Amino acid sequence: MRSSFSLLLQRLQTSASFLGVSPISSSLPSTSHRLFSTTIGVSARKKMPLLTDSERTEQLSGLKSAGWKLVEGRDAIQKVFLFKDFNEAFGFMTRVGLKAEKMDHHPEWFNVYNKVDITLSTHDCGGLSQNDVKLATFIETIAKK
Ligand code: HBI
Repeated sequence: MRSSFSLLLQRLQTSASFLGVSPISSSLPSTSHRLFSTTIGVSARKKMPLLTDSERTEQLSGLKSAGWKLVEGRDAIQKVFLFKDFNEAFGFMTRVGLKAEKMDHHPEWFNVYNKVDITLSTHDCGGLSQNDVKLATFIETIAKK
């Protein structure tokens, strides 16, 4: 008697081959969540893990001292930056934006004239990850310049 999971897997593989995707070769670890890759070879994007409690204690304390706040009701950090004028604010945003593109990790931000309000969180994992710590640390280094 085959388990219902193996019957489901067989049906998924049948319909997947019909749809033009092929099961991952048996050489990959046989874990249940790695069922298919598409024929164009798009691999599953590595999911960023949420910060652990110890990472939060160690790595967020420095950012909190620099003025980053935990966002009420979200696993995110936020800080408002003020500059001399719009020109300086936009130059700051340009540098952060280029870094965000390079990291493939983007801020949620709002700008009015010389004020830039930045919130960081990782959508892929629904909360704070190392990418947010890395980007916030970068932001701190260029905000001081
Ligand atoms: N930026 N803050 C943030 N969080 C994400 O999960 C994220 C991102 N920028 C691009 C991105 N993910 C892409 O890699 C896709 O996952 C959307």
